[in-house]
Amino acid sequence: MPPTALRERKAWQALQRHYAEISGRHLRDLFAEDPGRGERLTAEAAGIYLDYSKNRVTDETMRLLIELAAESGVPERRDAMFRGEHINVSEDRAVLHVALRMPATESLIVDGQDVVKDVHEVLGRMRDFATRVRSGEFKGYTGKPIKNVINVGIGGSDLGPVMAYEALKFYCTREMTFRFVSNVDSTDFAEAVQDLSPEETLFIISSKTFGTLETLANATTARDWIVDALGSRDAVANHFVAVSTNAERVAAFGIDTANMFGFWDWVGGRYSMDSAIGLSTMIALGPEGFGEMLAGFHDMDMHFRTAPLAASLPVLMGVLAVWYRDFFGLQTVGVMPYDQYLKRFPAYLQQLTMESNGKHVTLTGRRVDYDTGAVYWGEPGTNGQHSFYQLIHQGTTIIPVDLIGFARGLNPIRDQHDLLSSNVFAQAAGLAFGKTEEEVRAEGTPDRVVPHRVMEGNRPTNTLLCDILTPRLLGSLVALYEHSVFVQGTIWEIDSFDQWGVELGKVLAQQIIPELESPSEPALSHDSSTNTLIRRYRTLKSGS
Ligand code: G6Q
Repeated sequence: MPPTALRERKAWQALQRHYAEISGRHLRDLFAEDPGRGERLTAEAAGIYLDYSKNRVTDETMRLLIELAAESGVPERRDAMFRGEHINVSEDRAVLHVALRMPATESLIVDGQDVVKDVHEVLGRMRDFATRVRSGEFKGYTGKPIKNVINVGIGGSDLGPVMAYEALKFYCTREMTFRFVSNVDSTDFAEAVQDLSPEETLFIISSKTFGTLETLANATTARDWIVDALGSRDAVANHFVAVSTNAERVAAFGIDTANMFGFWDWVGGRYSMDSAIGLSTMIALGPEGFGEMLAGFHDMDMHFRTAPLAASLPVLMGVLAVWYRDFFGLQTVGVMPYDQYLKRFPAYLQQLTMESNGKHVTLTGRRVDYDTGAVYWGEPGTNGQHSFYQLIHQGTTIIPVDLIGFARGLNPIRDQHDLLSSNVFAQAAGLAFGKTEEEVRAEGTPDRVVPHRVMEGNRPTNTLLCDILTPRLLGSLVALYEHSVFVQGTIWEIDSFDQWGVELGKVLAQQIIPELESPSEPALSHDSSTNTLIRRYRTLKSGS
């Protein structure tokens, strides 16, 4: 833990003074005075080239931000994470998603147990199962091969699998259908199965705790759907597998633990897409592709572990996020992937970033006196450009944006990929440099329209430029954001690995369910708004 509170750290105080000096500087001037910055303020690792030159920083800013990371103990805490120390203090757990992608040749002993060996044992079982399902050897109850796989899970047990499936669809088998059911709204389930045959459908019930209401409700519905259609409870063995850390609950639900793939309490839900939670990904992609994805995660892990702070992509992105959140007071960050396959990536990142760093107390329980996690959001480019980019260009709030581009598309058709990519570069430049009044006038704009067409610019972006989207690249990209979240959380001295806000939601709803379901008028003891809403709901529901 860093010896001094954040505001008292030397680098923080230096940054405050520095902010006062440079916050008014325009990127136009910074580039004019220093034409080399576009080449210099860059870094590269694991197939990702990061251009951070279009941020509102100078070399001095970056020097101080890196000093802040060092003074905040980023290297020490990073090493503690890799050693398996219990850095998730509020849950007293190790944080070891990095072990999920360590090669089998490595070993990591935590509490007397080689966790890498455990990881590879499960990976081996997953590979075997995925191969049997893909080849048609694993059959449904009536002897038909499995054609459809439905992952049932929510939050960390859903967002990773669905994002990875969409992102890597190009590489996935087209012989099978993959769906993802998460919402307790029965529409989610109904729509997912409406055109599927139960005889050919496998459900993967993914739940770390196997106690999550939404997942258990959907799993029960799925079980009824199978048993009703196939006429026997015995069909469950052929149509259900579980991914969980809780064997007892899996067995109580009726899934044989021989059909369970385990993971461990040191894997947080939002850090679990590369654990057994990725079983649907492995079936879709094949074991080899899944292995490639793990290798990509590991590439970035190694970079994070070994690169000097000033050359580390996760550190650079992490400290820039702190710079905007705490010194500029900016509240949101946009992530815009210019690749249609990454359409669920922003949703995935929302959980990763906001559930991790949306915290208001330090590791020792003190209320923070600075801002923590920003709101993350985004959409694939170029669609966003035709809607909300207006506010990013000309609104009164500044939104730092990560633009993610690829040199090659997976489905080249005529020059469309260049059309797409030109927008990555054009947007980054347009946001940074804007359009001055003189430039607008020089275009012959009538006087009354001039102010409307002026773009102030000075809007920061990171450009992440990669070659082509592959399983390996996706792994590296996810790990980059995981570690950037870690860097921010370490500087803020918060526990990026617990989620008490999510836990609260789980408990609150439980209290209200019987009040909605009770046939007789329940005695309600909530606040007057909640009581009235529940009464109104009951009246509407009964149709009276
Ligand atoms: C993730 C969170 C949360 C969790 C879901 C599902 O980090 O803890 O999103 O993944 O609540 O939990 P289960 O996997 O236990 O069903």
